[in-house]
Parts: sequence; structure tokens; C-alpha cells
Amino acid sequence: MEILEELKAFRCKDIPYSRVLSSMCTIPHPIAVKAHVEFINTNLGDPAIFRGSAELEREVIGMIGKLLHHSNAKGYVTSGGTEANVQAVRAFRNLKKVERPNVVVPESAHFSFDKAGDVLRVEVRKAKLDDEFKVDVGDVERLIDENTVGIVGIAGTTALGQIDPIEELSKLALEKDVFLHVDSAFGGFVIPFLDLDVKFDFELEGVSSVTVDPHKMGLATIPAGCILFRDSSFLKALVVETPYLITEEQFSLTGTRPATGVASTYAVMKLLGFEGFRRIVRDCIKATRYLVEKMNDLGFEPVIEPVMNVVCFKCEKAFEIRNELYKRGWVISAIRNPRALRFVVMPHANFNVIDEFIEELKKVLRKF
Ligand code: 0PR
Repeated sequence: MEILEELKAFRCKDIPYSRVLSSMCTIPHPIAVKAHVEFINTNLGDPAIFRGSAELEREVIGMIGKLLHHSNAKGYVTSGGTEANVQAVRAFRNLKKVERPNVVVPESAHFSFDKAGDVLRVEVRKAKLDDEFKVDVGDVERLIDENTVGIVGIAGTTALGQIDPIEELSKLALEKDVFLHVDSAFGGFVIPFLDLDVKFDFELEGVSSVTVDPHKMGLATIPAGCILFRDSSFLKALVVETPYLITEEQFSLTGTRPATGVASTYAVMKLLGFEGFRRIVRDCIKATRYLVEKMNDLGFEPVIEPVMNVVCFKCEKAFEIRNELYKRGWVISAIRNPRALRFVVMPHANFNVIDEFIEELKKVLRKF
């Protein structure tokens, strides 16, 4: 019992989500926690033993595939968006077999692509953004050469929640015969539930793979990311032999891995369904609008009209204000270019949380 008390003392030092307005993660849905516990001692690294868990993973891939217009997509549940992005780049590199491979990503790409470039020895070229902070497709085209194995578009950028012109990137990928990976780690569980007329997933012919993370807006437990490919040729390009196991090959990057995220994703998706997610996304968008109103009242202007539940406000003193808020127990983030305060309005960031935050911010602003 003493040990558990000790653990509790550590855990109490963590900042509660009700004071966090910068995270793409949130309190998981209660059914996700139950599902997670049920699968606590599973290991998908050995699917011959955990064959029920492996079957469930295939179901989940089918369900997420369906959400992204391709119920026959092939993939697996990863440890998160980082592993998913690394695996996409790895598959492209292995399939294209050029000597000095490169990928072209937007300047707004998540830092996981820098990790991918480093571990895979693939050059990561960064394409400029336009004045709406979407990738400039002309610049992507300029950066493509005979060593380019793939290009990347982001559907829900980390900083601003912006959506790149994936339709144009898809055309370009087909024209240049390179693969296109869409990173919708955040947006994958948002965009399908918005009333937005944008195509970003497998319905576009040029899209080869998609990252989408249930542990972000999917309300699943951490770790639960997902990589989906258009067909099994990409998974084959990732395979290594595991000769002493009953299943003789493995395409995941990690070896031993839990099915907890698989089970929690399944549970939330089954329980909520399309309509349930639509409600959650609608509430997050309402709260985002409320935050924008309150920030406008304080004289702050958004960098772009928020596309989803991520919003940044222009602010020269962004880092100083972020640090001062942190001292007072609140977590928001700050971005450099343009200098701005950044917010992710997750389901835990309800109107009450926003009101409390604004009161604290007013006090902080008096100091500046
Ligand atoms: N792709 C995009 C577009 C992302 O925003 C992220 C993470 C990833 C990939 C990588 O996903 P994993 O972190 O699951 O590997 N974006 C979040 C961010 O940088 C990660 C995060 C989440 C950071 C919660 C802090 C935090 O409290 O904001």
C-alpha cells in the first residue's frame, strides 16, 4: 500500500487536463479505459498467441479505413503518429530503392519527419507555405527530383490545424510518380465530422498512406496511433523475418506492443459511432469559437480563422506569457513563426475551463 501511496504522490505532480490548453491528447473516454484494462497484458508482437487481439486489430484497421474512404486499407495500430510517419517514409524508401532518397514535407510538418529522416537516412526537404500557412504546391514540385521517394501533406497541422491542398498534392504525386503520405494524426478524427468540403484521404487516387491517431481526437488511451496504406505492397516493404516465432514475419517497427490501444479505439468507435464523434467535434468547435471571442475581447487576433479546434493568436510576447501562465499552473504553447499563443481545444477544454483561463490570462496581461 505504501508503494501505491508513493506512486500517487508522483502522479499528483502531473498537471490535470483541466489546466492544459496545449495538448492534442485528452482524458480518454470511460469505455476506452475499461477496454484498455481488459487488454492490459496483451502483446501484438506475438500475434500467434494473442490471436483474438490480432483479429481485433484487423477490425479496427477496417473501421478506420472505412472512415477514410477505404475499408480495405492495410496497416496497424502504432505507438502514435511518430511511428506511423516513420513507417510511411520507410515503406516509400524501401519500395523506390533510390541511392540517395529524399522526401518533400511542408515546413509545417511535425518534427517526427526529422526523426524519420535521421533514422532512415532519408533527406527531408521542406517546402514553403503560402500566406494561409498551407504548403505551396509549386514549391513542392520544385523540390521533387529523381531521388524523391515521396511527398507529404498535412491534414491538420500541429501549430495551426490548417489543411494542406491534398487534392493538388495527389495530382502532383500521380504526375511525378512519387508516393503521397497524408499526416492526419490530429485531423483524421476531426475533418470527417466537420461540415467541410475537403478531400484529404484515400478517396484521392494519389494518396498512398495516411496517419491517424486514435489517442488524439479518437479519445482512445495512449498509446494508439495508426498507419494505413492503400494496399499490402507497402506492408510487404516493411517486413522483417521472425524465424523462431509461429508467425514468421513482422511489419511493425516496435516488437513487443500492447493491444490496449486497439481495444480502446474499437470500444470508443463502436460506442460513439459517426454521430457521437460529430457531436464531440461540434462541441470542440463551439468551445474554440468561444475562446476566439474571449481573446478578441482582450485584443488578440487569430493567425488564421480556425479550421478545426486548434487556434493561434498573434502575440509578440507569446513565450513570456506562456512562461508566466505555466508558473501559475496553466499550460498553453507558443509558436515562433509567426510569434503566437497556441491553443488546442480538446474535449476537456469546456466553456468553464476557458472562462477560468481567461481570468488568469487577464491577471498575467497586467504584468506586461
Ligand atoms: N503528426 C502530427 C500532425 C502531430 O501533431 C503529431 C503530434 C504527430 C504527428 C506525432 O504524434 P505522436 O506524438 O503521437 O507520436 N502532435 C502533438 C503536438 O506536438 C503531440 C503532443 C501531444 C504534444 C500532447 C504535447 C502534448 O501534451 O502538439
